[in-house]
Amino acid sequence: MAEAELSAGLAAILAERRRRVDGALERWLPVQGNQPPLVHEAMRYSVFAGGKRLRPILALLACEAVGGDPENAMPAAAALEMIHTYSLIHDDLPAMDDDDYRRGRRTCHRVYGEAMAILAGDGLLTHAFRVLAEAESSRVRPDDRLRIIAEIAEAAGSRGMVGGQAMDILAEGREIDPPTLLYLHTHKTGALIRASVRVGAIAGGASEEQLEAITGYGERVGLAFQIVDDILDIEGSSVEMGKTAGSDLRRKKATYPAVMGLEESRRQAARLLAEAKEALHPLGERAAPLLELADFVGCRRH
Ligand code: GRG
Repeated sequence: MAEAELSAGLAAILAERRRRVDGALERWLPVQGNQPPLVHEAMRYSVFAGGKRLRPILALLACEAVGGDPENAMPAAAALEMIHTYSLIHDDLPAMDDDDYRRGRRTCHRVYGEAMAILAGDGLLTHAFRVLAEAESSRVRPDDRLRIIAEIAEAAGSRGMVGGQAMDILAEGREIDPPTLLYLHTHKTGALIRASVRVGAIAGGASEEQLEAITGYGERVGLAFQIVDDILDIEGSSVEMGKTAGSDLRRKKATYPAVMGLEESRRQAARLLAEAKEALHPLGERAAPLLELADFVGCRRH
């Protein structure tokens, strides 16, 4: 399915959830005038530079798929986007990928300088946990709120995204085996996507069976998302992606196409997305938007 063929129904759902997520981010991020103004401006610059809001939307849809009120998942959704944006700001720094463009704009450090970009990332990561702990998430039971905080911390930390990023940097320019590649992708990108659907489901009061189904979906979508990203780095255009295409090749990154070839990478992404959809079966009709979102991940151009 080409991105242009995204059904009108899903397009409307994505646009509506995105608006609500942006509203929550607007409310919960420190305002630009707060001292010190430059770091808050840099945080907002990167958060509102665009972005699909995939992780927060996954959290809201997972909450709905288990029969919950999506507003209960909104603090987690906003926190996930803050953490994701921090990871992009730091990933673009000269010490990491050294990129000039992100989300179609100059990267944070190119506009605000390296020190301010590091601090903007730190500020977003820390503020995410403030949002999670705040009273507005009190409609979720206290034990579930603690579980959500622990899930997000684990997924973002050294046993999740940070660990995957570290492995990614260590693997640059080296030959790696498929299990190491799998570790790298499931941690660098997969962990936060898996956590997104899990915390959404927990906020929605999921049963253990529902949580298991959602987890099976999130793990597969998370890995497929990164494989598609690897393919887009070869086949996509910088304009469509809003970042520099071909940078994985230039930096000799460990990617699926580099290790498995393009065709096998496409096959694996398609298989994972089919399995992701299968995993949703126990959730019935309410999971329909998540089903279609899996197709969107497979055919995205940015
Ligand atoms: C610096 C701790 C630290 C981690 C960085 C996620 C990550 C780890 C780096 C990003 C590198 C990258 C481009 C990975 C490819 C997959 C990915 C996360 C793409 C960006 O996510 P999208 O497509 O971006 O959801 P938008 O802009 O739509 O939010």
